[in-house]
Amino acid sequence: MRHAPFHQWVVLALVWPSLICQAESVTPLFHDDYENVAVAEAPKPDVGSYALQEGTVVAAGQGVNSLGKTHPSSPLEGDKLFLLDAPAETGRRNIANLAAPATGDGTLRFEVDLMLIDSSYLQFGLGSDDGGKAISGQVLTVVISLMADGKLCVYNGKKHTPIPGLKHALGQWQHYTIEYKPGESQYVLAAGNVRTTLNAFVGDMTRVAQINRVFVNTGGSSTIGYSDNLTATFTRADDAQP
Ligand SMILES: [Ca+2]
Repeated sequence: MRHAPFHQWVVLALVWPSLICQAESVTPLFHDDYENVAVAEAPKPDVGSYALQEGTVVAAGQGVNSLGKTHPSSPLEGDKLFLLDAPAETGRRNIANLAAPATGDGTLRFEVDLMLIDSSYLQFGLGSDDGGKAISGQVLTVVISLMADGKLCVYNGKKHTPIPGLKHALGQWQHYTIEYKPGESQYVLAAGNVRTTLNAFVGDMTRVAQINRVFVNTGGSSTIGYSDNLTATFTRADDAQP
């Protein structure tokens, strides 16, 4: 068997990734960095819309939450954050409709920066019209929780189960990503630079054929936290090869 000369492999290695990139299309389905409204106003996403919206935008590094602590600085650029502050027996929920459902011909990627300050837990995740659990009339299907003890858990609608290897620190920003190809029984969760594969959905679901929404949520009363830079994209293999 005759092997290709080394320089041909080098050329292939350089060209191949660019061919793969050209064969994908990325569609924005949701985006809100809270920068396009004034402080104390309700957030308004650039892409997508809120189906349920509670709470307002705050100034990074200025003003205080209900504990009297100054709001943190931004995780990236920008000077506004969303405050998830539920000191009373009410939740704070921001559940958003994607601009279009994400279906099985590509991969949904949901990213968000989150910080839990105190108490109870902060949640984020995905929702599908195919099933899950209705929260305030919106069906949630994948729910990840930041717990007060620094654990990350998956919530099935009844109980929290710790996710091995993933954690967060109170009072510190961390970037989270969920990647899911609708129709599959697994998704990939990243917390910072640690990634893991999960198959836990809410209720009896083992997979869904579409994703319709993303959310951030206080999972119980007395939770104080912040979110920023919510982004959902859909990456589809592009069949239209030149
Ligand atoms: Ca921001």
